[in-house]
Amino acid sequence: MTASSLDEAFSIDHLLSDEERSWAAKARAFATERIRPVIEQDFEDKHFRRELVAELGAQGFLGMHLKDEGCAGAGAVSYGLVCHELEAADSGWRTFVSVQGSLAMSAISKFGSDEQKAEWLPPMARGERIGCFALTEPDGGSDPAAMTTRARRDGDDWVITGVKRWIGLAALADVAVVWAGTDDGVRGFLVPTTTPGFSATAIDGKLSMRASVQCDVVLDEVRVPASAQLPGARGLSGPFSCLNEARYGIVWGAMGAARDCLEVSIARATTRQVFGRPIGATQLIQEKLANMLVEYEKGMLLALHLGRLKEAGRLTPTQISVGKLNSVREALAIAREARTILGGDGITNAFPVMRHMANLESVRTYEGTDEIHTLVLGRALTGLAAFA
Ligand code: TGC
Repeated sequence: MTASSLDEAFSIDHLLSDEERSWAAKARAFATERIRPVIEQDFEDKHFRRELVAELGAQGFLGMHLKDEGCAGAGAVSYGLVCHELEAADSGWRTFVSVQGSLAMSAISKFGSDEQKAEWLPPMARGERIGCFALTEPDGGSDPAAMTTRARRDGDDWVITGVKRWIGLAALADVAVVWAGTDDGVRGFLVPTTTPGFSATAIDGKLSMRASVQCDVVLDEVRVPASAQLPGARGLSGPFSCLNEARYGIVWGAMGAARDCLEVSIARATTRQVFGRPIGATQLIQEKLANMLVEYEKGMLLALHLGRLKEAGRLTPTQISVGKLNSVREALAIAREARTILGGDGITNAFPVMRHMANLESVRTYEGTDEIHTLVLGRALTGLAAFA
């Protein structure tokens, strides 16, 4: 059974509109033609294929759910399906689309002035400019309220000082959405990365997301004009509302990685002969495949449900936490089970499974760890916060 027939036969294909199916088909074709042929080598070489950024823009995938000038204005389910297809190839490319569209562009769309939107959104949608989202700091990504990066007024300017870590694409970005504490609470700033005092260094030694770039960022007395402040963002609800967008994309994306693992497992199970018959003819392998399928289907239906809620304007952060926690947890479990079906070959890059598994460890941690989303749900159920 192929991935395509998995979605057609058991999953949600028939619940989608023609437009949604068309977005999914476009993303699947892009992933098949432009990412899959090179991804194992790029992962091995720690290579981010910069030239694909403009191609993603040409496909309309960057900021595709935004209604602003130059953006496709697609529905939440269409956007989710694109995340699903890209992450079926590699989490790094879905992450790129998330950082660009759901974090950087969505911050500008939600909170930017008309001038900021006009300057940045159309070229970012085309993939001519790259944005990054500088929220997390080295001393703990889970508690942005404890951020130490500060922005102080100096005449008409703001001067920003601090350090950020795990900032996707920062070393390649043209603009950073920087979140900093001020005397009036947390505020967001658009900082062109050529501004003196801004520096970004790619983090080396990663065994996950190797075809993607995450960075340390230093802001050393970075001076920007008052017009660099995002006028609509006040307090931590600003960055958190952008994280909601990115977490929503992960709900779909992680299931894409899971689908790829399930697909190669089925292919292997029906062709690999052991003890004189295909391993897929054994009850143990069939049980594994059946359990993987059940969790995949449940994850997809949850993603679709959340997408429809989002389109209706009714999706809550708590519901997003349910989806992010479930999708990544189950995708990792599916990847691990797939590895056992592939036997020893499963640890090699002849199959995508270890790459997905390694990538999903990052996805499990960023945009709110399993633990944070668990505690968000615990608070929703009890009314009691247990974060500390
Ligand atoms: P608290 O500090 O009390 O609340 C602050 C304000 O934020 C509001 N809020 C939200 N608003 C919208 N959506 C959400 N999901 C929100 N969560 C909180 C809250 O209502 C409050 O608003 P206001 O107006 O009253 O000031 O925070 P809390 O107690 O509500 O939340 C605690 C906790 C732990 C859930 C929160 O701190 C949290 O979500 N922590 C995890 C942060 C996280 O996900 N960090 C990873 C970011 S990933 C990254 O930076 C890298 S980007 C990817 C890349 O570059 O590759």
